[in-house]
Amino acid sequence: MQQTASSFGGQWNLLFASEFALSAAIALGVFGLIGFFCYRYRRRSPFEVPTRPLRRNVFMEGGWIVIPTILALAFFVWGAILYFRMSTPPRDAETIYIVGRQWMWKAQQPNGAWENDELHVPVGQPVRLLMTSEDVIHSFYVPAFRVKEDVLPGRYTQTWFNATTPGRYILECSEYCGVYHSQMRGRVIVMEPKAYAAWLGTAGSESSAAAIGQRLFHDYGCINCHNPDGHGPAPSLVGLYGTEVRLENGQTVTADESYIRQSILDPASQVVYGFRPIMPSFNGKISEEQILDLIAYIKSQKNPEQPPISKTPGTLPNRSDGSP
Ligand code: HEC
Ligand SMILES: [Cu+2]
Repeated sequence: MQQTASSFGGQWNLLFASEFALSAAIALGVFGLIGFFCYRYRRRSPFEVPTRPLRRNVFMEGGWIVIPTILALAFFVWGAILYFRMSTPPRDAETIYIVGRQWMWKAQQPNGAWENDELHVPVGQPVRLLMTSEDVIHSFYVPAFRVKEDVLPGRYTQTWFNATTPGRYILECSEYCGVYHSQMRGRVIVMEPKAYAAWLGTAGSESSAAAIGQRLFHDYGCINCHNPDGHGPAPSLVGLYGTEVRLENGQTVTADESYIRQSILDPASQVVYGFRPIMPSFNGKISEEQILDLIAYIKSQKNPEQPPISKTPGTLPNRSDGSP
């Protein structure tokens, strides 16, 4: 068994060991009975014929349909619960961006530092990975964490883990991606939070991902249309992240990372209600890393604190201009 260094490792191992134990027990039972029956009911003389007719045992036949079905369903439910927990990052998880490409892994820390074939994370803190690929399909695999998730070009996938033991762990690509697929390896370096903070300080980044994104927001001219105060030809992006956006075609979508990415690369596919589709596509003009930085910037622009809404029934919150 591989070493285990994440919060899910133990539960994953238990599920795997239980399935293995059950399969082994069934296999041994079946082969044991085959051997036993071969001996017990062997033909003792060339002229031997059965003395009594075969009878059907309904309980036995029902039993070997019902019991394995219940066992299989129990494992299905157990596995599904664990799977959903492993694929839903907790809200307080820190997001690290991963970009895969032939044949290396790039990771961007929250402070903007990019690293190649290395991923530094703090111990005991949930880390969410938002991942995409620049070329073909890769798969982000850290055996010691029991974490494996495909990394696809043209969209975001995510996974998360909570590392439990400081150390260095192998990170590899587990989706055949070309000639040097086998060399697409890196290392996850799990550090004590203090050492991680110190490492971040020396990681050689002058600005955070959001600050890089802010610069790009100016360089690419987004600011010319997207005025933060909401005036102009385009919606303000302040407080956009996580909200529900109404589109021209009547649909409502959640403004998550995938939505923002698609808005940048293919704006015409999701036109915001009440706006004209004048935004140019940035497809081919902007790298995946830059899109991630723009997203970090848009996420960092939160709405100013909303005034608390009165809980008394019947009273409506006042409109900001004071009119009734
Ligand atoms: C020529 C003006 C223009 C430029 C330049 C522009 N946009 Fe837009 N953008 C718009 C308009 C208009 C909309 C609303 C209509 C639509 O969804 O296409 C929009 C929509 C969006 C949305 C969805 C907003 C929402 O409220 O759901 C995002 C995100 C976005 N733009 C990001 C960007 C980024 C990032 C850049 C720079 C790389 C950029 N835009 C450049 C005009 C522009
Ligand atoms: Cu790969």
